[in-house]
Amino acid sequence: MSKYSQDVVRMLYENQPNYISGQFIADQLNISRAGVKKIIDQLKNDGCDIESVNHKGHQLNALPDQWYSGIVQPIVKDFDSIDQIEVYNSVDSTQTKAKKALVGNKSSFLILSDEQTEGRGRFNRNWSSSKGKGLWMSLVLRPNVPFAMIPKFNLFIALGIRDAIQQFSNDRVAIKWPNDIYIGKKKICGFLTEMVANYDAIEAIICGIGINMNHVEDDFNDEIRHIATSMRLHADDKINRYDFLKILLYEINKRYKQFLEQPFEKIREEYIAATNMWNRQLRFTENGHQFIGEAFDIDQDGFLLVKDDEGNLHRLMSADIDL
Ligand code: BT5
Repeated sequence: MSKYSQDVVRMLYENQPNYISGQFIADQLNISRAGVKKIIDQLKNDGCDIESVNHKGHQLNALPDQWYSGIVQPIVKDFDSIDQIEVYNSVDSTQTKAKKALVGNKSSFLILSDEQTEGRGRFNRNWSSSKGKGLWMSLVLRPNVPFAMIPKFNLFIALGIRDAIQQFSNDRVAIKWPNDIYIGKKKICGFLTEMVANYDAIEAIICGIGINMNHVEDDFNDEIRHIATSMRLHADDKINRYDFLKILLYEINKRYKQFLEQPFEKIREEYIAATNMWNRQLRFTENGHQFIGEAFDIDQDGFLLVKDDEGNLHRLMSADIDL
């Protein structure tokens, strides 16, 4: 890819739905018209839907199916919680990349990749991240808060992610406390929050979010087909990843600001209403210990209150739960 490809994509994106002449692009980037044509041909080859018309120029007909930093950059510009972006075709894990990238700087940033070869969930479990099908991202934030506030962050972010997916779904999207998003009995998104902290404060929160977007049933491997779903499977059409990213960042940004300023109590009822765990028997695993029980509330600190089948009460901060 030419070093000017992202600039060309950005100019096409920012000029949508108008045509932009090859000469104009060439002048802006200080390269030849032949150079512009070569880049445009390459972008078309990569699957970008660009229409070129003699004497008019080039037009981006539709947003592409892969990540281009030239389009992500203008989208992210609207969010003051994010200073920088990194966009990849393939990485081992955006979470691993983020952890390496945060050392030695103080910035907040977003890492996106079309594919992860070693995506991971909690406790190093595998997170399946097939190429071009989902949103695989890590967000590094720098809140100036004590580390006891981390569990609260998850609760606020869960609502943001749920609200974003709901805007694209014909079916109800629900939170499975503490960090999964479900449609019906299937998981559409998993997220995890890790942190780097010194003795009294958080240096960075690294929030890894995986959302199945355009998978059809056959895109899921045998291990997860029976437990996973995607946005595409609950919408009328394919989801445009840039349209969704814009909404997702808006909702996350809104909840992040709320997290910084308000107690969980403020969103408690909204959170409870968005959760899918009530009035059913669930299997809990907490620190290696298993029990069956029924969740009956979330308290003002975001702990899940559960009554097990022997009548004992549990106040959980985190747990693995089978629906
Ligand atoms: C999670 O873990 O649900 C958190 C997943 C976070 C993934 C993001 S993607 C971007 C960033 N970079 C990373 O490397 N990770 C983050 P957990 O609750 O442990 O769930 C993992 C379990 O979900 C697996 O054991 C599978 O059963 C199931 N699973 C794996 N891939 C899935 C998928 N694509 N859709 C639905 N379920 C999946």
